[in-house]
Amino acid sequence: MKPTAAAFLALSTALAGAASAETWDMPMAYPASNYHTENAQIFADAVKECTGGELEIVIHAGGSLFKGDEIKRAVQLGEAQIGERLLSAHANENPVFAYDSVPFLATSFEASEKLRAAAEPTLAKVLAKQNMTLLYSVPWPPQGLYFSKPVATPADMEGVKFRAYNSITARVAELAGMVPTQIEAADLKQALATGLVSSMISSGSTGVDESVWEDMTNFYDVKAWLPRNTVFANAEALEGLSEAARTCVTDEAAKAQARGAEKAAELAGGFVATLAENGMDVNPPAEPIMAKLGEIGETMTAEWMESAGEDGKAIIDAYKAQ
Ligand code: PCA
Repeated sequence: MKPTAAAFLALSTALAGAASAETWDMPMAYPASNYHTENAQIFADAVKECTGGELEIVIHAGGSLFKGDEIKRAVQLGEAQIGERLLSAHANENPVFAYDSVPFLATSFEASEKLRAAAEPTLAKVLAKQNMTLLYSVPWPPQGLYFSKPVATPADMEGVKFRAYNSITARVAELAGMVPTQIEAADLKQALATGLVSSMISSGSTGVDESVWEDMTNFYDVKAWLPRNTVFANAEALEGLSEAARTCVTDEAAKAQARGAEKAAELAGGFVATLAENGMDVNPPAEPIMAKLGEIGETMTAEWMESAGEDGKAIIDAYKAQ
């Protein structure tokens, strides 16, 4: 078999094409069926299409490539080129990362979007210093309290073992007299099943993802805040793309941000209804609980403002000015 010159040419063109095509790994912490992950898959498909195949983003859901708490560092070091993370879980490193989890600061989807816009320049700056480029973020539905018993007064919360997802939720628990342990959503079911924890603050979305009605009985729709999952790229990886491909990524990121927020708002009520359909008691929080949480919120807002300094002030000022 003697290959013809034309065949050689076709082969080398194909190889050149393949060489310029790039694959990015995108670790994510939440399940493939979660709307954040589905939204990112739409983003990845759109990027592939818009770059004419120059860039393929491969999603690794559920902490399968890097666990939730490893994702940020992996992207910073270039071990993954892009990733999604609940950035507020890194508030110990920089309080700015928890701008979205200040209790009762922004409690609706509309307010959450305003807060996101207000925080964007500061968050982008903080990420850029760590070699990462902010691409987009999407809210979780409002956060409510889950328990494995009815909770009517602050005394009912005392000593309860609480699953935290960041230092803010741990602090809420601590101020309410509960005992927090930080646990990734991917490990939540096991922690509940083994009795390591029996309560948490989270959205209906995570409650449904993890079918928490198997271990908890009560959901109180506190609407304490709407935390966000944030998608960011390794700065060098992004700069290494052609200008056209980079534009595709940023354009599609903006679309993903708007689409994700819409989806979250559309799904929020259904998640809570699903909790009830599966036997959970879904109620507004009792007045004494809300009063206690209000107090806790004030303490924590002051603490956050103090620790976040100038950057925190810039975010709050921009938010209030809208
Ligand atoms: N779900 C995520 C973060 C906030 C939320 O609603 C979790 O519980 O891990």
